[in-house]
Amino acid sequence: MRDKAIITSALPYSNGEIHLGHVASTYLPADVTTRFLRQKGVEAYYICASDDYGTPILIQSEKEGKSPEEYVAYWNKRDFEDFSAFNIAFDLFYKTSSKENIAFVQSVFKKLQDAGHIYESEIIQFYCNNDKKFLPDRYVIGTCPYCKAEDQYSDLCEKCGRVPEEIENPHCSICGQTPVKEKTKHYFFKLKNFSEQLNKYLDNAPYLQKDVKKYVQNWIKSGLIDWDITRDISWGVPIPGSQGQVFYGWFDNHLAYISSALKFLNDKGIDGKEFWNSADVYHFIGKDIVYHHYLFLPAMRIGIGEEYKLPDYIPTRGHLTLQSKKISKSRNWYIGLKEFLKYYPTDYLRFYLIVINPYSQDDINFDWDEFATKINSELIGNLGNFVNRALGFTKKSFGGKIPTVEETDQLDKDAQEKIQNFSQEVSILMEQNHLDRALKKILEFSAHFNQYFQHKEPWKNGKGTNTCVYLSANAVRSIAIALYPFIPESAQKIWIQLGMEGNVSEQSWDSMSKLSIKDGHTLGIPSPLFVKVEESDIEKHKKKLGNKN
Ligand code: B3M
Ligand code: ZN
Repeated sequence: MRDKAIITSALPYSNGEIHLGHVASTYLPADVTTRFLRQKGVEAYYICASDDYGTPILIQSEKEGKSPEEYVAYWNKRDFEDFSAFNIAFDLFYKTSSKENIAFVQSVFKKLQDAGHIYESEIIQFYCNNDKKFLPDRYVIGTCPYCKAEDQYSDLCEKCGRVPEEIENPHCSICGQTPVKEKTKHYFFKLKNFSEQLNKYLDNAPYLQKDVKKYVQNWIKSGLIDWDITRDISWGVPIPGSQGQVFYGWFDNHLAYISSALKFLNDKGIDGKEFWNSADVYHFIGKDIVYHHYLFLPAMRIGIGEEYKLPDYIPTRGHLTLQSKKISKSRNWYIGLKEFLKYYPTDYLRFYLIVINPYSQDDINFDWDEFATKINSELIGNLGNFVNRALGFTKKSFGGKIPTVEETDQLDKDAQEKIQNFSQEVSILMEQNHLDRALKKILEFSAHFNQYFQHKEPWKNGKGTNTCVYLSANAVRSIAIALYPFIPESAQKIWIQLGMEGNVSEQSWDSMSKLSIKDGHTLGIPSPLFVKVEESDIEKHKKKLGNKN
C-alpha cells in the first residue's frame, strides 16, 4: 500500500438516472475503499466524472428535442445529487466534456500520432439513406459475429462482452431500415502493436484479478484488432484537423480519469502528475467494460510512454439482477437510487449491497425479502442490538459512567484479545478488496460481544460486571471505527452515543484495537440506531416493480 491513492469508478453516462445496479458494482465499493484508505493514513482522492459523449446520448437528446449540452448538464447535476444523497463522497465529480479533458484528449492523440500509433484509413461505414446520416455504434443494431447474439449494438456485444469488427444483419436504430455502405476517412489506433506490452503489464500486475487477467490474455492470444477512433457525428471531442469528425467516446472517456484528477490536484496546489505517478491507482468497474479497461486504456497509456502510470487495481464486479431478473429501464424493472432512499436510510442500502457483493465477477441479486432479513437480523438484530444493549446498560446501571476494571476472567481475556486483533483481521480483507468478508468479520465481532455480554450477565451485578461494561464500551468504539467506511452515518451516531470527541471519520483504522475508553469516561445518550424493515412495506415495494408510471 502506497501512501497516496487515486480511486476512480466507471464514469456514468449522462443519460438517465443512477439505479441500484450502478452503485452495487462500482460506486459503493470505491467509496468504501476510499474511506478505508484514509483511515489507514493514505492520502486518497476519489475522482469521477459524467461520460458526456457518445452516440446514445446524442440519440436521446435528439429524441427529447434538447441540445446535447443541455441534456448532459441536466444529468451531470442530477447524478451528482443522487450519489451525494447515498454518501458517495467524490472529491471531484467532473465531466468528459470539460475543457481540460478536451485539451488532454487532443494532446494524447497528437502524442500517439507522433509515436506512430495512429494511421488513417478510408473505411466503408454504414449510412442510412432515410435519415441521411452515418451510423456509428449504437445507431446500428445487428447480430454479434462472435457469439451470434441478436439485437446487439455494433460497438459492443452485451452477451459475450466483445467488440465486433463488423456486426451482421445490420439495421438503422432510428428508422429500422437496412443501411447502405459509404466511404469515409477514419483514424485508427494500432492496438495490435501492443499485444506484447499488454501481456507484460498483465503478467506483472499482482493486484489484478486472476480470472479476469486470464480471459483478457486469451483475447490477446486470439488476436487484437486495430481500433477505429473516429466518429462522423457532431457531438464529441473534435479531432484536430478533421472537419465534422469527433473521437469515439471510448477514446476520450477514460482519459477523464486523468484529466479530472489533474484538475482536482492542481487546483489544490498539488503537482497532479507527480501525485498520479506515486499513487496506487484504482479503477473500479463492472464486468461489461473489461475489454476497455484491460486493453484500450493501458495500451493508450503505454502508447504515450507511460507518462501516467497504469492502474494497479481494476476491481471488477458482476451485474446486479433485481428479484432474479435482469434490470431493464424500459420494462420498469429497476429501482432508482433516489426512489430507494425515499423509503430507507442510506446505510440500509450500503449495508445490504456490500454484504451480498463478493470480489468477483459473479452476478449478484437484489431481493426484497433478503434485504429485509439482512437488515432486521444482522444490522439491527446483531450490530444495533449489541451497541444499544452495551450503552443502554451502562447508562441505566452506572449513570453512563465507565466503571473501574476489577478482576478479569478467561472470557474477558478472550474479549480483550478480540479487540486487539480486530483491526488487523479486517484490514487484511479490506486490502484484498474483500469488502463483503470484511463486513462479515465485523458482524462476527459484534456477535461475539453479544454472547460475551449474555454470558457475563452484568445485570446481576455480580463479580466482573465492571470489566464487562468497560470492555463492551470499548468494543462498541471498535465497531464504530470499523463500520465507518461501510455505513458512515450510523458509525457517526454510535460515536456520538459513546460521548467521544471529534468525528469517527478522523480516527485511525488501527486505533480500533486500542482500549481508548477509560474508566470515568461519560457516555452520550444511547438510543436505538435503526428502525425495523416492515414486511408489509416490502410487499408494496415488490408490487411496484414492473408496474411503475
Ligand atoms: N460510461 C459506462 C459503462 O459502460 C461508461 C463507462 C466509462 S468508464 C471510462 O458502464
Ligand atoms: Zn457477441
